[in-house]
Amino acid sequence: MKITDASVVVTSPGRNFVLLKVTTEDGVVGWGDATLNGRELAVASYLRDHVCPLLVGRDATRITDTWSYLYKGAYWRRGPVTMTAIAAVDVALWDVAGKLAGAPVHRLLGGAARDEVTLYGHASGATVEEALEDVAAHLDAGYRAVRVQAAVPGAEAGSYGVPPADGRVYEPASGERPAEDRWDTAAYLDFLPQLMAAVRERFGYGFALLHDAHHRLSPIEAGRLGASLEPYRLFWLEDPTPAEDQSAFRTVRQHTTTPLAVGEVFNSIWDCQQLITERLVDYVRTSVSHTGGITHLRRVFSLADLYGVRSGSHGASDLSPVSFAAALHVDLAIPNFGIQEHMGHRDPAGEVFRTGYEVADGVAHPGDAPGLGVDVDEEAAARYPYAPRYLPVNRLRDGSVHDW
Ligand code: EZ4
Ligand code: CO
Repeated sequence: MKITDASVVVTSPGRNFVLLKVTTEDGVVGWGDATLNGRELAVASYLRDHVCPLLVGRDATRITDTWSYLYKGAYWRRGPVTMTAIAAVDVALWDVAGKLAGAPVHRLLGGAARDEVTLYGHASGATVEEALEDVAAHLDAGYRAVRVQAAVPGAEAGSYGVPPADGRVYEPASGERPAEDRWDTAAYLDFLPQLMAAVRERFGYGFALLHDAHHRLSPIEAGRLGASLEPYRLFWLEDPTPAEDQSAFRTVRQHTTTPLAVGEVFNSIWDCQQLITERLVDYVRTSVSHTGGITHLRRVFSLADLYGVRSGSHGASDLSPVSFAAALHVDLAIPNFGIQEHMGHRDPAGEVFRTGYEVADGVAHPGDAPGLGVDVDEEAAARYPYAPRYLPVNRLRDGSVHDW
């Protein structure tokens, strides 16, 4: 089953997405997600200029061989741009494989290992009270797991994960240059236990409570934070320290029993080998679209399973519905699934993506349509041209650039 065409679609229905379309000689179409937030066009070029020409003429059913051909064959390995491009190819080929077999991708991965995929939603607010109202809204909507973020009080202290005034979802701002945030670690470390205490006091302990520190702490600060949060029994503390320093997690671990999660910026199994084999984290949160696709993500989660580490799939809205569907198929099929992040996509994304997955009452199912179950309307996509958007840059009060 030869690939006869491979092309890239760049579209911005509310936010930027890069998609790969693979077509076979029989007219079967597979879609992959190549979106790398804030660096979209680099992946589009990597695919258009260096990968698409290599795909034409290859056998679409040889997924592992194509993965190795692109990974080993480029000589230059790993890195977010390369691995996002390989992921797009891989996911598109799994989509084709499902369509050829007339089966949903999760069936090709071994079938459903659970009935449904548990999601966690994002609650946040500019004040503690606003955040509590948002937690209430999530619990009312049926979520059994909620990530809670709130603005750190204090003059210039910035925050991660608190939406702009005009909407509920945190989005990067449009423009040629990133916005700049301010950050005060001391104020955050004092504030966060108060926020979590307020959540447990108002809503009790009958749901999973999560928080994302977004790589902003030193190992010893993260250890102190984890210890101070122990009374509130978090499901996890996400990204406590900059993710590239694996041994830093030893220090965090020595100081707290709060479960740890990390991985949304990882792009290969080598980024979490030590974390997994030394059991330094409880959840590995790599995403299907930034970690080499379904083929490589399965390898990561299989290694994690050997060491009792569970999955925690990244599901931010900068991962397109194609990625979200792919993640749900993996989530449903692997033995060591932990939890799936759910931010959803706002219109006009619904004009571009026709999705077959079901999301309701805090759980999801990828559906049983052949392949991934997501179609892309290319005419609608063309109505929303790319515009630059960037995540903010983060600075401390003295002006030093800090981790975001
Ligand atoms: O900031 O996906 O847990 N979710 C997150 C995300 C990330 C974005 C970066 O592109 O931390 O919102
Ligand atoms: Co995160």
